Formats: sequence, structure tokens, C-alpha cells
Amino acid sequence: MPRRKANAAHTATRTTAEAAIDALSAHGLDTIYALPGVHNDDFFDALAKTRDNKAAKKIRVIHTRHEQGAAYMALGAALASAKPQAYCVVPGPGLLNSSAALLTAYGMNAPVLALFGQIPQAAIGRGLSYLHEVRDQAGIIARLVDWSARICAPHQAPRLVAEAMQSMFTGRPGPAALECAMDVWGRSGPVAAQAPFPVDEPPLDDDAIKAAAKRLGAAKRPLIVVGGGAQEASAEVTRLAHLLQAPVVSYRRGRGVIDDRDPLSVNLPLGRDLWAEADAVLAVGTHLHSPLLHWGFDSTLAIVRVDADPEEPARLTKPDVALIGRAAPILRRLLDVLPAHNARRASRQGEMQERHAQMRGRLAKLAPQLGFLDAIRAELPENGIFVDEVTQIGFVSRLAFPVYKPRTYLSPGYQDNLGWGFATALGAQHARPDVPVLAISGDGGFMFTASEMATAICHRIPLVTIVFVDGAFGNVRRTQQERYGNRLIATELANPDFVAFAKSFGAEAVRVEKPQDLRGALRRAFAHRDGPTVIEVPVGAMPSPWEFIQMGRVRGG
Ligand SMILES: Cc1ncc(C[n+]2csc(CCOP(=O)(O)OP(=O)(O)O)c2C)c(N)n1
Ligand SMILES: [Mg+2]
Repeated sequence: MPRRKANAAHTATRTTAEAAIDALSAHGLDTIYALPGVHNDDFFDALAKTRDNKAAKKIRVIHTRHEQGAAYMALGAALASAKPQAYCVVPGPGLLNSSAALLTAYGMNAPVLALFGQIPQAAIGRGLSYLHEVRDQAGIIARLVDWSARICAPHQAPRLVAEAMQSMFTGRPGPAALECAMDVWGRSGPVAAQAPFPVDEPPLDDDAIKAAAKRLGAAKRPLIVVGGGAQEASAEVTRLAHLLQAPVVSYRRGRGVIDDRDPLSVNLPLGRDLWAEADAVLAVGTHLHSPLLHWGFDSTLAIVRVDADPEEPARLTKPDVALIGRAAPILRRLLDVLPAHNARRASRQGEMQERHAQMRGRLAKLAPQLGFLDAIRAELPENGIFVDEVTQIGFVSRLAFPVYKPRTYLSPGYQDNLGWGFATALGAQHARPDVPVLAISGDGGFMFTASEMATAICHRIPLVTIVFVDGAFGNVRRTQQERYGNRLIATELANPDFVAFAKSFGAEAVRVEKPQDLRGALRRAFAHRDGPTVIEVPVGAMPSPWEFIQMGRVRGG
């Protein structure tokens, strides 16, 4: 193999930091969410010089008050913008402070590039107790992301940035990480620019697509299940659903792929009823976790999987057909082929409307949560972004908050990590200043990143946050009451006055008690685009949603 040679015509003397920044710009990055420190001083100085150089492409630095805030902001920005985003923090404690967000980015297949400092290059691995040293930092990183590398010299930076960006969109998408020693960022040398690498897309497998079309076309009661991997394929999924008259089940990360005003869009519990009756399922960009692990399956159910990760489809059971690659082009080809194999189908609109009415009746016992969600939906514009949290209102939103467009409902997926919401929503709002973003939180979750209120003020981010205050880790408290004989432990919360707290930063803040008052408060908050607003809503204990989420077997014995 010929060795790759730098093109002399494009070679310039750059520091590692400058070369990395040039490369990030060349890949379209314009923001780094960050918290600085001595290991990355040369990198930040290069960012400052770029900022002050009129001719240079700009990379904005949004600094936060804690590394988890920086990483969650990058995650929220990536989810809301559908573009890669980056964050930069110091090694050791900085890296570990950001790690829950990085783990969540992994679980959500989000293209987040983590940039980590490192101790001096020659000291790595020697246990010399350098500031922020952690044993085997590269090994820790490699457990959290699929692709990572260390930049060891200026000329490596453009290629490694290009490889990192390529890896974030190849196969199963997801985060990548680069580390760089503190004495390498400032080192100079000849550097050749590197054009972005193409993303490998597996060729369409026409035989498999035809097999899928036959299975689905022949099915009497086909069902579609969508996850986060279908967010890019909203139009295709919707057309397939209509052609097949197949209901589309979404929960958490698949919400918004199909417009909830379409009677074919169904929530998790209705999805389970339909799963029991289905004879074929088309699963797009989803782990099928609840259906396969909890609801059960048998040989009378034909399974067609569409997934970017070649390992995913057969993890739990071998599917009848596996289509590997990005959902949109695969489904477009399936749409071409399906009409030749599709049975004549009567509209299921009436049936679905009846089932939805029944489902609303079943969910009615979650009245306090539904009242607040109705108020939010009435005020949040169609293209506004709702950021879910691990809280009573959040759990019910996953089942009953109408979502109209892709990428307008952000939910943390299987990590379901309490405290992700506020900072993730800040990132979403920062990346999408053109639409209102609403974060909901419990009093428990909000306090995980409440210090980022300072970030919202500093960078004038007009996020609207509702904090539902029940004085408890309410979800856990209810479990202790219901399953552990009311032996309450570690769930009572001492809270600040959230209105006074927010106002002390200079944010707008108001307290409302009732759903009808929430509407007016939201209207005023969405009109305030100069900075953040917090709405505190005192609430009592709420009815459990779990019978609609953790549901048992309906087929497969
Ligand atoms: C990172 C993380 N830590 C702990 C939990 C466990 N957990 C789930 S819900 C919950 C309580 C949430 O309290 P709050 O935010 O006040 O919402 P509420 O249930 O009161 O509505 C906890 C501790 C979790 N999901 N994630
Ligand atoms: Mg609470």
C-alpha cells in the first residue's frame, strides 16, 4: 500500500491546537461547550486567537459551571440540530464529571465529540501523580465511546479529527473522543489540511428489501415500531404506515417520527395490545427492548429490522429480514418495491380512533400529570422542542404528550438518567435559537445541573424550564410507600425557593399552582427571548404511571 503523503501545497506551520480548531471548522463545527483548565490552556488560547482574527472561521466557546453541563449542552445541541457538536474539558475529574452525559450520548447514538486534556505526554501511564492524572484515561474513554484516539503531534490533528467525525456517522452513530496532552496542544509543526472523510454507507440490499416487502405486504396485521434511528425517516415511515395501514408505535426516542395527530400513531400500551395481534413487524432504528424482552414473540410474528448497526438486529432473536444502513434510503427503496407485493387494505382509521378513545379512558387516572401536559401542549408551538426528564410529568409525557414533528421531543432513552434535562435543554435552545425550547424537571432532577442557570444568564439562552416541586424524589418515594410498607428513606428533599433562586441569577421566574395558570405563564415565558425563565409549580403526590410502561408478556407463552 502506498503510504499516505501530506500534500506539500497545503502544508502550513500550526500548533496542534490550531490544527485541531481548523479541522473542527472544516467539518462545520461552530461551537465548543467547555470548561477550561491548565491542561487545555493552549487550546483555549488558540480559540481566543481565532475569535480575534477577523479572517478566521469562528468557533464560539460556551463555558459552563460544571463539566456535566458542557457535555449535556453538546448532547442537547446535537439532538436538536441533527449536527455534530463538541465539548472540551480537563482530564481526570473533568472527564469523569462529563461522563454521565457522554454515556447518555452513547445510548442515544448522538454525534458528540469529546475533547479531553491529558497530563504531559511523556508521563502518561507512569503513575507520577500529575494534576488530574487518572489511571488508564484512554482505557476509560474507550469504554464510553466506540472510537477514540490521542493526538500526539500537530500533523496528526487534522486526520484524527476527520476520523473522529467520520466514526460518529459510520455504522451505529454515536460519540467519539480525542485526548491531547497538555504539552502537545501548543507544539508547532508542519500540518497538512485534511478534507472530511466520506461516511461509508452499506449498499442497499435489494434482495433483502424485496423479502421485506413480501413479508410486510402479505401481513394481515402489520405493525411498525420506531426508535431514535427513525428520526431522519419521518416522511418514509409515515408513507409506509399508510400503505400498510400499520399503526406506528413510539416511546421516548421515537416520538415525533409520525405526527401524533395521525390515528396510526400509537403509544406504548396501545402498541403492546397491537403487538399481541400483529403478524409482521417493521422495526426501524429501535432496540425493540420492551417488545422482545417483555412482551414476547413467537414464530407467527415475522420480524423485519432496519438498523444502522449490523450487530443490532440479531441481538435478541434472529429477524426474518435485516436491512442494514440508514433508515431513510432503505425505507425509500422499500416504498418503491412494496406496492407490487402489498395486499389490498381497508382503512383502519375508525378502528384506531376507537382504540385511542379507549386508551384515553385508561390513562385518565393520570389526571394531574395530563392536566399539566395539556397546558404545555396548548402553549408550546408545533415546532417547539420539549425536553423530557425522569419525573412524574415526564413519564406520562412519553405516553400522552402529543408530538408533531421529528426532533421536537428529546428523551434520554434507556439511560433515563435523572438530571439530564435542564442542561441538555440549554444546549438544544442554544443550538436552535429559532424555536422555543421547554425543559420540564422535578425538584430532584433540576438540582443536578441548576448551577447552569448561570450559564443561561451568561450566554442569554432563552430556555423555559418548569420545575415541578413535590419536596421529594417522588418516584422513589411512591415505590417505598407502595412496595416497602411506607418505610420512607432517602427521598425527602430540602429545596430552595426556586423563584427566588432563579431571580437571584437575573432570570425571569414565577410560581403557578394550577394548569390553567401555567398556560399564561408559559405564554409570557415564550415571549421573553432575552434570557431564561423558570416556572415553579408546587405539586402533590401523583398516581403511578408504571402499569402503562412496565408491561408483561402478551405472546410467546
Ligand atoms: C442518574 C440517576 N440517579 C438516580 C435515578 C433514580 N431515580 C429515578 S426517578 C428519581 C426521583 C426523581 O425525583 P424528581 O426529579 O423530584 O421527580 P419526581 O419523581 O418527584 O417527579 C430517582 C432518584 C435515576 N433515574 N438516574
Ligand atoms: Mg420531586
